[in-house]
Amino acid sequence: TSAQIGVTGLAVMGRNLARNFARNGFAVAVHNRTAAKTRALVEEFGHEGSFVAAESAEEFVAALERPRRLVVMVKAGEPTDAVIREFAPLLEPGDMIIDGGNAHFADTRRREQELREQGIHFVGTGVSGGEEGALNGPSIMPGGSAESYATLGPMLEKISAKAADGSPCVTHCGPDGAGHFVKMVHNGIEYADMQLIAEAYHLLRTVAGYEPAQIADIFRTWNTGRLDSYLIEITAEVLSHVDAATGKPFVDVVQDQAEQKGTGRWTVQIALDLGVPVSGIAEAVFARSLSGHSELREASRDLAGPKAAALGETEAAAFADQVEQALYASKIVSYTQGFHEIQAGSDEYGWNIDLGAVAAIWRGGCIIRAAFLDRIRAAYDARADLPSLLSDKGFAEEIGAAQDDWRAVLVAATQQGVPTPGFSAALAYYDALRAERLPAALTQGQRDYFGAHTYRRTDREGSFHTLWGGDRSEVPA
Ligand code: NBP
Repeated sequence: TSAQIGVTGLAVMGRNLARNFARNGFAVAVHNRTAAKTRALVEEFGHEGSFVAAESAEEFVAALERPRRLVVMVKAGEPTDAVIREFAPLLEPGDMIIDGGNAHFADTRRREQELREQGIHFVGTGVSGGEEGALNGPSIMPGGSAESYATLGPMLEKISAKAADGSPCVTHCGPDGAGHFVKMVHNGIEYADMQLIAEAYHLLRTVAGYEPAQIADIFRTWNTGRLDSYLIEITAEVLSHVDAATGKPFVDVVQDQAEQKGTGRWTVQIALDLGVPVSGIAEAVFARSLSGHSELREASRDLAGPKAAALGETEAAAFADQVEQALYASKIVSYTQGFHEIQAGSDEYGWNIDLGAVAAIWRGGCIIRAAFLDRIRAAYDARADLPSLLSDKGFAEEIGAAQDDWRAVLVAATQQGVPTPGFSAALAYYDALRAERLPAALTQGQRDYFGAHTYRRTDREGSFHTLWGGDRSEVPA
């Protein structure tokens, strides 16, 4: 038997990805460190397609047609290196190892380089959509060599999600770590989207006084408009869910401490290194971390807050419309920041990432899939070197039309003491970009005063220093 593709690592993601390949007519070799999982997969789903169960690494490699395509779906980090150490000696030049786990792009760059010396293509590949996506069509973000994509691409196109216009949600992002970098920023944007939605919910609950079921209906309405997205859709589902044990809204019985696995944090860490302001994503990561500090929150419960007055029915409905504007405007900012980071990563590592193509493959399959992404793609299609999404005429007009309501929502949030770090950071970013002059001039003055760090002038070329401790005359630096 010869399989066209192999999958090793048969936990939820690997198992479903293997089934997806099989359902699309590919013969799939399957392997897992613990062989019981391999047998269970074939027993349960063998009828779905052509599977070759391999107990050992040697058997697995022998089952693959050449050049071999070996998908690794194990826990990211050391397990991935362990699997590479196990398989690489069994492979030959031209073979491909496709890492579909959530690897850090720097690890992917290292692995790609090491394997390249052996003539093996290492294809770091972002896969989004969770277990359901892996089975029915994920959004796929492969990096690695163009040569590997030539034969791998068509297979990935088959198993990927399809956007509304039928196009497959997969594109060759760029060499080495480009795919995992794009996946990392996808997750960062996902964090920001979720935080903004959470803030909208919090405001509707606290300021407008709506119950979770009513808020679910509001989200359902929003989901028929420009906010149409998977995350808004599932938010309505979660909000309308009632806990069977207590009869209370599900959101009221879940502990309010958000967890995270790390890709959002990476997005912010890398943004700091690249000097890209991703304040919305950073606030989303910090909001999760703050929620988890129960001792800190417990110790702060008696701090003074404003006296809140609930809105009347008509005012509440009007406020809900304003929150929709604030959410949409803040979302535009999150994507602006995320795409800026992809551009910066692409420049730094010479990946030549096509931002429009990235927006296009996020239209289906992944967690942030949304009608909105079609607009982003169109913006980059119209102008590939767009300095920022906010410089697209359409987005600029929309955010301009939303800004009065956006500000009004933040006034209400501030007056009523509702934390809105995502909305606030987004508006601060917008206002900072718009500003004719920023107080950074003062910062430069301070830096020059205490550290002789020098400054540039608005009216002349060159760097200067003022003799702050002397006669305060200016000297060229
Ligand atoms: P897990 O991340 O839970 O990993 C479990 C798999 O890793 C099992 O097959 C396990 O084999 C294998 N494994 C481990 Br742990 N250590 C190993 C080692 N030293 N050598 C060989 N195999 C080893 O699985 P998952 O949730 O299916 O996720 C797989 C990858 O996909 C991860 O990188 C994850 O971050 C990524 N991802 C997950 C999702 C999601 O929604 N879950 C979405 C997108 C991406 P065993 O059976 O023998 O223990």
